[in-house]
Amino acid sequence: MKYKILFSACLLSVCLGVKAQQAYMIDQKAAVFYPADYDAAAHLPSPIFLQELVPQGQVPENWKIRPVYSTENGKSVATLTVGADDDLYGTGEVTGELRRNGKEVIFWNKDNYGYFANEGKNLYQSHPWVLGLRKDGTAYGIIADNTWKGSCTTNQQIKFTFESPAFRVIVIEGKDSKEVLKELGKLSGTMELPPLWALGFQQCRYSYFPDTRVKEIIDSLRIERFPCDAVWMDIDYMDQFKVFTFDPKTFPNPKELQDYAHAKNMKCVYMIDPGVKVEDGYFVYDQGNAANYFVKDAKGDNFQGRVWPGQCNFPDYTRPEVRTWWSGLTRDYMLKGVDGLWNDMNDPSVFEGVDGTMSVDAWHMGGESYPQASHLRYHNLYGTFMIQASRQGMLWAKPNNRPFVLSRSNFLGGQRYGATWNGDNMSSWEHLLLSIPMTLNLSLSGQPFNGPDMGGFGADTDPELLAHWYATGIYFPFARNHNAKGCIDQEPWLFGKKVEDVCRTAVERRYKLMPYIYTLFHEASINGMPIMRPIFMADEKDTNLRSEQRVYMLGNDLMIIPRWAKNPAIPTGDWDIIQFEEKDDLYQAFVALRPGAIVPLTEVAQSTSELDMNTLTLLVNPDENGQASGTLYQDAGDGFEYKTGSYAIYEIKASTEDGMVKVSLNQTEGKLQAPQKRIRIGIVADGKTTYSEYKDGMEISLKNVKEKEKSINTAKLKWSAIDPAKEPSTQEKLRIQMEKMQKSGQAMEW
Ligand code: MIG
Repeated sequence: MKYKILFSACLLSVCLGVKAQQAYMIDQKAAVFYPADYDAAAHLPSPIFLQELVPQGQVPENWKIRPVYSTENGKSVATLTVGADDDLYGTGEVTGELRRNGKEVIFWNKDNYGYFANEGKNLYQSHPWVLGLRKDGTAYGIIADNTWKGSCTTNQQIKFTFESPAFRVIVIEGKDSKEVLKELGKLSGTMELPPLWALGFQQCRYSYFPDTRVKEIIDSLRIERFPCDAVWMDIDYMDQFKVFTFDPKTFPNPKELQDYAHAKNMKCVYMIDPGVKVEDGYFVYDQGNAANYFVKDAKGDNFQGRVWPGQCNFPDYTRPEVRTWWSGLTRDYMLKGVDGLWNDMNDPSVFEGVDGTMSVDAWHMGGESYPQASHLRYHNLYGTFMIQASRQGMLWAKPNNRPFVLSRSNFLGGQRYGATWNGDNMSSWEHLLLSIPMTLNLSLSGQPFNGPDMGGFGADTDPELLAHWYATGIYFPFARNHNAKGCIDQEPWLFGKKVEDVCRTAVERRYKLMPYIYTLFHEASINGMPIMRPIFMADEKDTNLRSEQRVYMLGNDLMIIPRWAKNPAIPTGDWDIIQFEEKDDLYQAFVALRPGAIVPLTEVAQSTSELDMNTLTLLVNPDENGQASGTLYQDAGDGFEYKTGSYAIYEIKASTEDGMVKVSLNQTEGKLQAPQKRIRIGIVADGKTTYSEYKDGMEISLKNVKEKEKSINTAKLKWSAIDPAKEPSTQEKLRIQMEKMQKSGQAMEW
């Protein structure tokens, strides 16, 4: 540890000495460019990278993309000229199109209800990162290594502007976007493998309380046979919104509630916000105040602002000792049987604050290698530092469990600490449609584990919207139904049999796909590849796919085509739609299997802990040579033994001989001696799935199915009659909701 600090201090001084504009390679595929007046003290250490960048030689003469540095009205600017017909993506959690050409993004994390403020140009997270794709399929990535307040416009000139001293820019080059994303993962780190239960369905509401209501929801989920892994407790479980407390009246015995949930294979996730109520005698406040742990205002007093509990102070998470304190609080709290944490409001949100947050001149003390500095520099890192502390506390409490933290706010590189949801969306068709490019672009910005509130948060949902939301969004990396206060209840069984069945079928599909989904999460944790991917990644040379933002991919092998996404652009080749159910309900998305792919499925269960991962259906779509392949990753689903070899990776291979498809599983990696498998084949052809019987063992055969169609004919598919463009706009939904609240005399609470 000491050496590490010494080492980075040396590097810091080396960089401080940099005067003339300099550039060097930091890896085979990436170069860093320093402005002549680079101010290392204002930017280092970089929270984005796993370690400080080390020079690895000269940047070749023919390196294509380089920043030009300038200043504008006292702001530091870096401009990079790219190809006129390149397609741009990434830029983090954003509203708008998948293709980011001609957009502006603001890097200033913001509590942005309904994405209404600033035309949605800044939301809860910041990712100063652009991914570019050239027409020939080659790709590049650009990082502005800067945490300060800034913005980016994405035209042929990609222009980063920051209210900071001059900053360095990193450019990655790759043969395709996958290579660039892997390089981003290598430099900025990858998501730690989450516990399997976090991949299951999540049921949430603002708020389920008292505890009897929580039990009711758990019971309903089980009685209605809605597979689910966790229930979520929003702020109302607390005693007057004071963090790390439980309301003695409504949650008198959290341990007992947790035991109740666990007995039904359900986890409990609780919300913890950063704001600490200013109140003598409240232990969190007393400790923080006595130790002087809070963020200061410009005068040197504790910065104070109103959030849910009333007047609050805010922990200065830039300080290692404050993070340690917070980790300790988290540890004690976790020991009450809490399974996961939900860190909200860490943008940070301050109700009457300038722009809804702390003043830019609020002061953070830093520590270790982080210098003290203003909020202007650390604002975008507030959430990231907070969830670092949360994560550590969870590990202290339960060293044998993988921590799961869901954070609203974060920054480029923050995938190392937590997952995310996309904040306060609305129950509108617009936002259902929007959630696809938003989740995709965040996935293309280093954060694979994310997804929106299913059914929509603000405003009342409606039966059709809810059914389509489940049918469309159940394949997102993070899948949680969540709903705002003052809105009608949003549990699917309240909307009649049809909607209930559609939603259940969708959730059941997710659980069936879990062996494949878990394998994708493992891949993401190893090499940074997104779990949910834009369809252009199916064929990076096919420029017809570059703007398609309704269809998406789950991993490399599945294409998801929502029922309402008429006439989509899809890749060429003999993709085949998987038949999951006997009867088509006309809502479920079309899920197509790539030619030459094998995807492992299991039988549905009510929670991931009940899944039998050794009973497998191997869905095969043989290519023109009758061959196919796939991968399966397995481990205990929680804990860290996989890190010392207790896992298994299987290569799945199919070949065809004399009209018989033979599929075999072969363990190629890991020491885990998994129990014997029961396997069957499902041959996917022309929209039908033909199954073999189950059989014990690692090898199985089935007669091949002759195909007529050589590709998916989208004109022939049975589309839903719904036309999203004709549905009420988000603004309209907001207006209706406000009217409703006014009539009932309720305040809009968000
Ligand atoms: O100011 O905790 O985005 O998911 O339900 C609103 C209440 C605070 C915002 C979160 C939302 C959560 C709500 N929170």
